[in-house]
Amino acid sequence: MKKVVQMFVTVFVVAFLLIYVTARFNTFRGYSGGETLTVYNWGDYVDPDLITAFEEETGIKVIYETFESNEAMLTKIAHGGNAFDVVVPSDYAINKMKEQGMLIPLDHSLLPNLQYTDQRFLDLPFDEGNQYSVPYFWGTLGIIYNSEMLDGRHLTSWHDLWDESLRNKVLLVDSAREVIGIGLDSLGYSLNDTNPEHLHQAQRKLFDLVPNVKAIVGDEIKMLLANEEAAVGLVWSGDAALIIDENPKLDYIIPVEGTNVWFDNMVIPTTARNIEGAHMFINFMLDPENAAQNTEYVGYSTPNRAALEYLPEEITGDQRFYPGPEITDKLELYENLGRRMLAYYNELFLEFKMHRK
Ligand code: N2P
Repeated sequence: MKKVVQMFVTVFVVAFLLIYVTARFNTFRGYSGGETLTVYNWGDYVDPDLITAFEEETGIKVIYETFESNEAMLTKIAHGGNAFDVVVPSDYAINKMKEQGMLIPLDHSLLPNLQYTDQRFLDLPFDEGNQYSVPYFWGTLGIIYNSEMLDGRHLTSWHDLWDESLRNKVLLVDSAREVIGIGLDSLGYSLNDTNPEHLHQAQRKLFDLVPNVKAIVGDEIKMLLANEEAAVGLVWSGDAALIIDENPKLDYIIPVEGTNVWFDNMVIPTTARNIEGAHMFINFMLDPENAAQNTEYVGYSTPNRAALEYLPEEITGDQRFYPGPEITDKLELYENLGRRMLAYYNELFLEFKMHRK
């Protein structure tokens, strides 16, 4: 009898130890159940149900982190310490990361769903041949406004933002190239201007805008505009689409002077620990049904040609958010202006923010 009890105790202790050691080992790897994948994306830029579906389908646990501008993302990655597997930067930031050797080439044989992407969004100048990146969402930068809160006025140009009637009514996104960009665009300069004199003129022009600026904000810009806490906003097209869905009194315009057209693509940085999982995640997002679901959730425009068939005409037929090439060809893509020039844009933007205080 004693022997039997002893045996039970031994089995119990060994089993307990085994469970304990495995648990410790897994915690050490960052997850108590297996493989992980760390994704770094813009805020409000994925349907969380898709993350869950990916986890269920693959058994890979996703660790998800967000940023609010390319500059914030680049700074965080440059400081190291984060082993991101998939990141979603915009065009010029992708070019910069590629030049600095921060990206690994994609294995297209692991991305069969890339075939569903519209040709129009492939092989763009910032990453020829899509060696390092594949399309996620695209859009423009423009003005959203609530005409009722402006006594029935309609806005058409960047220039309108300076109008006295807009005193303390304008929200800006907290992003250097966008804000400096409206200064440049309103003066007729390129969004890629590197002439210090022009850039200073743009900054001075922005100083004049200060009385009209109510706040410089992040993703809460959607809530503030939908709730009519501000009448006007400098926003990315997809955010505008979501806001208008919430509050149809608002409208979105591409200003007459022109603006930025941008492309956010998925990349795998050299810090990646799960390269195979990263390709699986990217391919999952390129699946037409998943891309359609994601599009409905985040409000941005999909570059996935096959996904359009799953979306209502009300979304895909809206010229404000799906402008054709005849419009986008006239807009400007941000170029990678090089480390020093980008730092200079940041500095001018910071000075503008200080000027408001
Ligand atoms: C999502 C913002 C997406 C961005 N909140 C523009 N590239």
